Amino acid sequence: MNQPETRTDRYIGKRQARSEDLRLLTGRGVYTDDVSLPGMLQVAFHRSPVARGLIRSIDTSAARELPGVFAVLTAQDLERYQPNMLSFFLAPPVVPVPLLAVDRVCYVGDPVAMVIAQDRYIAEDAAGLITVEYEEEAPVVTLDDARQGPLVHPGTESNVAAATGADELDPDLEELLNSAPHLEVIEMKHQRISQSPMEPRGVVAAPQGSGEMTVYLSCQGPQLAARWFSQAFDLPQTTFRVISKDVGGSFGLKGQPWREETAVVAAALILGRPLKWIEDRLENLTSANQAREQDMKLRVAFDLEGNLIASHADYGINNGAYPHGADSNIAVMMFLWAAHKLQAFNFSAKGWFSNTVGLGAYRGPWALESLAREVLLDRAARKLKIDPIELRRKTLITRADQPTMTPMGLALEDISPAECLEELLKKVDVAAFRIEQAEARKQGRYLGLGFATYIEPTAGTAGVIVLISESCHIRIEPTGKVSAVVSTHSQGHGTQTTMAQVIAERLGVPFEDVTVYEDDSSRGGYGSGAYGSRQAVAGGGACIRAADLMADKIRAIAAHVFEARPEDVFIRGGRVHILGAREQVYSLRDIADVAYAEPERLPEGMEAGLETQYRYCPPALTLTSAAHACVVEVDVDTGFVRILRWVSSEDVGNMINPAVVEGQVAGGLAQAIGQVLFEEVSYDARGNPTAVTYKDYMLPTIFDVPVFEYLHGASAPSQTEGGFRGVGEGGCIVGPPTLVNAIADALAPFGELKLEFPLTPPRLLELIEGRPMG
Ligand code: SMO
Repeated sequence: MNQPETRTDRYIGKRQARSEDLRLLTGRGVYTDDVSLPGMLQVAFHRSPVARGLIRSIDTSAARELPGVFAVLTAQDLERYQPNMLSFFLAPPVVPVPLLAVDRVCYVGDPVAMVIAQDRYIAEDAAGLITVEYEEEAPVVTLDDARQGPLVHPGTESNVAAATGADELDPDLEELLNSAPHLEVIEMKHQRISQSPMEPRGVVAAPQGSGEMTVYLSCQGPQLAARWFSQAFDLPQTTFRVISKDVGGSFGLKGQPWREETAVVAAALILGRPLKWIEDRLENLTSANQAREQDMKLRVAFDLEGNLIASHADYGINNGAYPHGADSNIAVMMFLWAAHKLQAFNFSAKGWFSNTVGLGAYRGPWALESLAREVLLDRAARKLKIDPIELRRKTLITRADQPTMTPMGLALEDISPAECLEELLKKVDVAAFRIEQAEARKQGRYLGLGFATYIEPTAGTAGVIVLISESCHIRIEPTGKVSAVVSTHSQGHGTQTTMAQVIAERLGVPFEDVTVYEDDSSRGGYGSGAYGSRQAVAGGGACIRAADLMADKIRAIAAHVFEARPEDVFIRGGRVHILGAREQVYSLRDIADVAYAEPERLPEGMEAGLETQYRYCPPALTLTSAAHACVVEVDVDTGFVRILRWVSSEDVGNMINPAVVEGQVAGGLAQAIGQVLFEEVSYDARGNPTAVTYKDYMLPTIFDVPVFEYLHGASAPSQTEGGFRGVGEGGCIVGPPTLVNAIADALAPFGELKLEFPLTPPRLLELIEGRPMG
């Protein structure tokens, strides 16, 4: 008898072509705007042109009279269905968040009224006919305004939205900082940016008559959105069936429904008609919650050999008027020095309210910590005349140093930024570059090489109740087909493919035979969806265990029914093989027939049917590590930055699909390039947004993004089921410091960069022209 090949279906680790691509690339995706229902009406919002002021009166009569207008609603009309808005953490927000402005507007774009009409044209026209009288007040726009200005939300004690860390300086820490042989201090300001998903926000709310509501929603996870609506309206979760078929990006923005989406649901409940609202780009750039806008003063004490002694960070974040979660960003502080050897660290962090759009999450919401740390390390290296790589070798915690506990109380077991850096250096010849750089400078060309490392907390639950365990429910249908309902959700990044790869391999069936559903909350399977770089780890773990349970069940049934030993039963190629003198082969349908229709033939005590479910909760933190390098040339006549090379070296554990992993790294890096060089949501002194189209809000294009090189040589399996690590946000975290360090290296002959972002040509020219070469 031949030794059986027990598993021929290898998919984990394979560059499997994405099963959703044909559909998406041929225009057959189903986004929220593709949903059209009988009797559906369209919504447009009338928004405040004033950043801060009292509403004296609202006149909607002209709008109501426009033919085709069905209703015009203001805050008063929605009172009956005023839900309890929930923050990102599914907790009550720090200040009440109204669906429509009640008697005060808090930012330009604040929704004041909603028009419901037979089409969007009429709705927009009618919204323009609404007149509102405001008593305008001086707005609180910047972080400085917030610290000194009047209250954004009268009735609160101050503009502080959230605070962590210690207000008072710790004398022992101050002593360490002040007596150190070298103290490096940087102040930096990260601009506000827009998440800019290709598909803006959108919702279709369809009441079902029976008191239920189907909500088509562009979101990060239909399960989580259903939970959010359920808690907000205090109705059972099954009341809300959230369907989210295809999503054109989110990056944190659509992590939870917000004012407009919820107002549409409330209005549909009141009117009993299906309503659609699709955010246009102007609304997206002015009224969708935004990201970053942080400032930081970071002080770090070194000895003369470049060892770290102590550090203090003072950090502020502009939360806007109605943030998704009032944020002082504790994660920034948790991860600032999590991978480094130092004795003492403390911080003070405050989030502030202002009369700007609220802050939301953005890919790597704590990313400022890596930017500040890595830029400061390079600056200190230049001053201490230590090679920046040597400085990192000295200060990073290596695999050999672990397990260890950081000063912030973080237990580390298997981070590897130092090992990723060594891997990177095999591909980046620093000595050769320095020669090339010196040669180029002689010709007036300014090349620079930058490095950065980071660790990223992925897949955590870590007490954040919004990030729950994820589930996978596999059914061998009575037809014999394999379907899986998974609580992951694709934003365009291929989880339908990667989860199917995991299930197909573990179950022993062809990839093509597995259909993955993650688009409809009514299919069941609570979970959080696309959050916190967690889906491969949490969702992948659930798929492994559910598939293993299914394989066990099939083997047990086959062995019992066909009178074989369980160890002689194998599933491969989607068929059940029973080894013996004469190999028998059965289909999954044969097993399903018995399991569903003849349960009396099943092993004693086994439940009828062929369904398994596993709910997997990954460890509190699964850390991903990486080191990146990039080479730039700065044109000193124009201030224009050209990226010549970019190499990433990431420890992402076991990869499910290297092509998807690389896509994630590339996407994050493209956004990093945008943050450093181009993007800025700006406001004038009266709180008017001044970048309201993609002519003024500049996204990177294909011409600004190089072809990246990817290394995974330092990867080690994580402690999770499957050994996966998350990779969704990393590029956005490590990309900015890598690029900034390369630019700083290129322009070092002119002095130190002023750390105000984006680093536009005029800003770079200020440095280049301000200080002649010396
Ligand atoms: S920025 Mo995200 O939704 O973890």
